[in-house]
Amino acid sequence: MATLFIADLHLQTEEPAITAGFLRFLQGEARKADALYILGDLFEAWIGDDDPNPLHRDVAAAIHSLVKAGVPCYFLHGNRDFLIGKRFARESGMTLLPEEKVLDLYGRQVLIMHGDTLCTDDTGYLAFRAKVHTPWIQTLFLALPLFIRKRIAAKMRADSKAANSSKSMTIMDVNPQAVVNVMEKHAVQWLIHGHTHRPDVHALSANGMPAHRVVLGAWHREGSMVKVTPDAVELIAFPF
Ligand SMILES: [Mn+2]
Repeated sequence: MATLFIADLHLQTEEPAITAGFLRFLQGEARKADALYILGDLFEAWIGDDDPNPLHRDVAAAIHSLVKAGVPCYFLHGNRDFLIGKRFARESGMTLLPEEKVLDLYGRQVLIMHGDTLCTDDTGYLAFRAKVHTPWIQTLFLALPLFIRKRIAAKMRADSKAANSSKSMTIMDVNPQAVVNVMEKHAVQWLIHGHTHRPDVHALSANGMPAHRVVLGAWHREGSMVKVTPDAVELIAFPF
């Protein structure tokens, strides 16, 4: 019995080795799992479910085949692929989750989220996030022709890269008080998230008790997953 968590694969046509590693993971380790949770930034960018990019079709088919083999797959949005919608969810067989979700894993209450909302010191990013999460702005964007959406997304990525290069490492990490606040809001002692690309297991105190924050690694040169079993919560790095 094991439930698996992954995040920050940043799949893109330009990185075929990571895609191949993910497809192998879906064929192998994931097949034995009770469920697979993808905690955001599965894709490097997403400009709409109607994007005909063949990579999206391949990934949808591979996830769907896992789901058809009896392993349910859940997805919550990252800051890169927050526009993944119902159509892609249907195509891939994934169930879309809200941005914060508490799971009962073999009796252990675990909060899952992408992690970007924990970086509250990055006020520039949070203002940007509020804008792009506004429903009418999303509706307007998705109604634009694909080539215009591509141009806007490329411009936004370049702007974000430029802004991030001048931000300190501390600003781009989670805020410790934001972590405690969200764990107390949901009354949990376990939190699993990604986004910061700083894989680690942190001990802290929340709700007046010992608590744990498990951070998934990004898939660059190796894969990263969290495996939750009835006995343990493990952060595992593995070759593609
Ligand atoms: Mn992210």
